[in-house]
Amino acid sequence: MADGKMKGRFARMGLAVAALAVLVGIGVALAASVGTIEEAKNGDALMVEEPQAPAPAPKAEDDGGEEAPLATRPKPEVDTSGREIATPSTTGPLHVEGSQLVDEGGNPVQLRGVSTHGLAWYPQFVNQQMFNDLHDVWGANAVRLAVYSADSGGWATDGGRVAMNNFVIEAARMAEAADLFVIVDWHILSDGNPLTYQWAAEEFFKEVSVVLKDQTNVIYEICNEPNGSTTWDNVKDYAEDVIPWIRRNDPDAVVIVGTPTWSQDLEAPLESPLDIDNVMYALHFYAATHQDDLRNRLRSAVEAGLPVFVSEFGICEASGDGAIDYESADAWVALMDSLNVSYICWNLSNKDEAAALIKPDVTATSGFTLDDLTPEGLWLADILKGPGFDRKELMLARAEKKPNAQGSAMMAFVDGTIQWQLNVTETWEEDGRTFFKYEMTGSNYSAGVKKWSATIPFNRDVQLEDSWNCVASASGNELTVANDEHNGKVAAGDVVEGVGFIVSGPADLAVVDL
Ligand code: IDC
Repeated sequence: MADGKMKGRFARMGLAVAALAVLVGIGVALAASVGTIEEAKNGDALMVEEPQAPAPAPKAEDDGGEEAPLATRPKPEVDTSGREIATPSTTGPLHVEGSQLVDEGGNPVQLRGVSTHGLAWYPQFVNQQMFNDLHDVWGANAVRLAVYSADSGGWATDGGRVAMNNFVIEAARMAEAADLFVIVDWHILSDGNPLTYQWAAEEFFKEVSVVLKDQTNVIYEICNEPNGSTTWDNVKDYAEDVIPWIRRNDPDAVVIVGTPTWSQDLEAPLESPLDIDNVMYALHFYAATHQDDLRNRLRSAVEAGLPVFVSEFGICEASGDGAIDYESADAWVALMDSLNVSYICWNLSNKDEAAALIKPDVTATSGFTLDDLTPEGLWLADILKGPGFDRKELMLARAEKKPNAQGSAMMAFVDGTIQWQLNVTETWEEDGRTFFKYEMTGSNYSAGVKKWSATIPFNRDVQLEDSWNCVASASGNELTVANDEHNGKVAAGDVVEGVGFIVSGPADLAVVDL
């Protein structure tokens, strides 16, 4: 490698690219407004039509808003050397001490994992291989089973009750076999007040807990998100009636209780906690909607001694769709980690929405590769740092991709001296690969140089097909382009022209900004 080699650092895109980005943005917005949701259909008996009317977007109280086929893929080696992950087999039964969830010996335990979407709508992702993957590949130690109480297919409405109970029991057993904690979530939402279907909740928890009573990995969440005019007193009345149905079978089970305003009101239980052991209170957030105000409430509540469990969160808007806010998401994770608060990400499905972890066109139901994951899925994989995803590939998958369509232009800085502009001047397909012709122009705004070299990172392995007026070589995902005999010397103020190369790779091969 030429000694002048330096990492290519790609700065802001040129004006042409910015204009293109605006056009692409418009295209995306248009596509989003006309797109319909293609629900996965694999003929599972439990699957029913999902309600079309979306839930009102929950908002933070203080933001001024109104109320708002099992593909067998190779299994990676498990390597948890970097991080201690508490799992049911290592913790024994959990209980609550002060603000903390603790193991049998009283040591704090943090659960991190994923929630299913409504089990009636996306049952296909509940399978033994997927649960094993959550543990072995993703590095999760918990999975949440969302049983909608209302809506089409809801337990208390028109869902098949016996079939759902059996499915939950089967899923809890899969979780145990995968050494995962499992949260059985009575997912109230459009029914607003848990009292609406209290009779159904009692029957459900009674029937499920009597079968699961000897499993130490089960946590019960009795009301996902009380909302509308539901008061904390309503929730307390409900909890005091429902929890005993669980405790009669499983006296020590940890129970998560939802809080008013879509599980955001932690002040109420702080002021007036339930007089019941081993209870935690739910806080839910969607990072693009809920920011510092809600983070501060979490911090204050935990510091005041309230046991809080973030049993559901997303990194997009509260609608489950819209923009992702990575900065807010990372701030949430930093806070939750610092407080040792457990967190569960919504949702394990391929629904066409930002909160889904799997891309809509993916038909596999386990064994997901990074290519199968949505931006939220990639973010979560990065957070959980599971042993089954390659760190470098994950970084490249998450990096900002420069445009790669014919006519795209982008700016790059090389060596702090020569500023390069790259243009994609031609693309074509051949033998199942896509070819990209790049032309480079360098401007030396600084002191004169005798040689130059730029290493250009791509999102995927790149194959060099041709180059001119440079010495180029490809290694993995990197392409290094250096001067040839005649164009190494570039005086201050001079321009290097006529440099170019052709690379091939998959259709989405693109330069990335690391
Ligand atoms: C959303 C789903 C969406 C579905 C809707 C209604 O992502 O596909 O159409 O429910 O069933 C919650 C709820 C959770 C919501 C999620 C996003 O607990 O059920 O899921 N959300 O809106 N609280 C805040 C956000």
